[in-house]
Amino acid sequence: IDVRITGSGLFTPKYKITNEELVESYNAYADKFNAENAAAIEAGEVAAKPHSSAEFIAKASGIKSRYIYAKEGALDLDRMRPLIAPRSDDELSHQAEIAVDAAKKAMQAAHKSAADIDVVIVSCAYTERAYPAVAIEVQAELGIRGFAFDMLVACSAATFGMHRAYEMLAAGTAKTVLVINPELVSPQVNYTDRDSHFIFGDVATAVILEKGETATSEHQYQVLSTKAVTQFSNNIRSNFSYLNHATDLAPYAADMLFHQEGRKVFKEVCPMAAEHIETHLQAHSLTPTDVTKWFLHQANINMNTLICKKLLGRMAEQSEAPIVLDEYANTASAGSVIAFNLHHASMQSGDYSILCSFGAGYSIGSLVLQKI
Ligand code: CO8
Repeated sequence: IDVRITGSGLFTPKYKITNEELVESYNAYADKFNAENAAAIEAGEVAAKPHSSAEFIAKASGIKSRYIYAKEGALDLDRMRPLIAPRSDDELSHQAEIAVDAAKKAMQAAHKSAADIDVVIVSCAYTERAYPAVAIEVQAELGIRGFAFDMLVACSAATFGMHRAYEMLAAGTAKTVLVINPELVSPQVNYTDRDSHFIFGDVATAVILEKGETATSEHQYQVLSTKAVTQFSNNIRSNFSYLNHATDLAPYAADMLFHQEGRKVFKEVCPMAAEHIETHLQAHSLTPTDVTKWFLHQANINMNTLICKKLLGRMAEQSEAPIVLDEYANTASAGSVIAFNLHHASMQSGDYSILCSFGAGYSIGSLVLQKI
């Protein structure tokens, strides 16, 4: 089976929020909250909001800034969430817009036109509506025939989407598949929670997968195999749901937004991910030292450092296991694809790499790649 990734695309929003800006806004919000709730805090009925710190964020996560699709509102003390203008049914939706941008770049890199593509998968942590699928809207906007569908797998949406593309190509039911990850996650961030307000950024990534026989692009990566595992955990969760209309639960309540037990996630996911990667490589009689590039999920720099250390027995260089977290923050499923997009070109023919996601679900997904 000769299935290859032959192009990738990256959409980066034009707005950026540094740790300093984020912390300044959060701390002012916390002071205002504490002043307004002084009596209740004094009576022990409400917990005071502690200050956040830019130094803590950089040290605990490796994040220094994040991009945001709509900056207005997110830092406004009376709002603390992005302000995104609703669009009519006739307009291209927000998520489709960023998906189309990344898709066009991937198509260009892979030398593909709309006529070459027959499947579009939009795979990400959230879609902005249930139907019609965002993928079908993107398909129409790009003028692609065939079929399209959405899928949600949180942190592993990008890798799991590529897995489905690989299977369709291997089975002969598709000739060229476009997999897009429009991670418009800022509306689900709780900017009033110091434990998580810094974690996420918006982005969109896309890749083209096709059979070797049709591939013509400059950089091609054969997918040697795919591997996935999931294990249920409530340690990363959002309860936002279409059921909210019926359950009468407040749509902005903290548990409707992203929340996690970060320490537990760290402890449980690192060994799972390291073991998963090692087993996947073993299936090809490869060891971690045979891998030239590690395109790893970007949730926390200390997680990536630990996983690389477990596998390599030493610290990985930035050139081996590129980190994009400092600039992009955690972008849900897109992090490993951003790392791939920005750092694949220096690989030589015959070099091996692994692209791997790990996180919410829990879910882990990997692809072993070899440069043609
Ligand atoms: N400023 C200052 N102090 C802080 C802050 C802050 N902003 N935040 C926490 N602290 C405090 C804590 O309250 C704590 O204080 P105390 O000791 O008094 O209780 C102290 O600092 C230490 O806190 P932690 O133990 O929580 O700190 P950690 O070193 O564990 O760092 C992290 C916290 C960064 C969250 C870390 O645990 C982590 O990254 N863990 C891994 C989490 C992870 O990978 N999560 C996956 C995310 S899910 C995903 O990738 C996709 C989900 C789908 C998309 C959702 C989009 C919205």
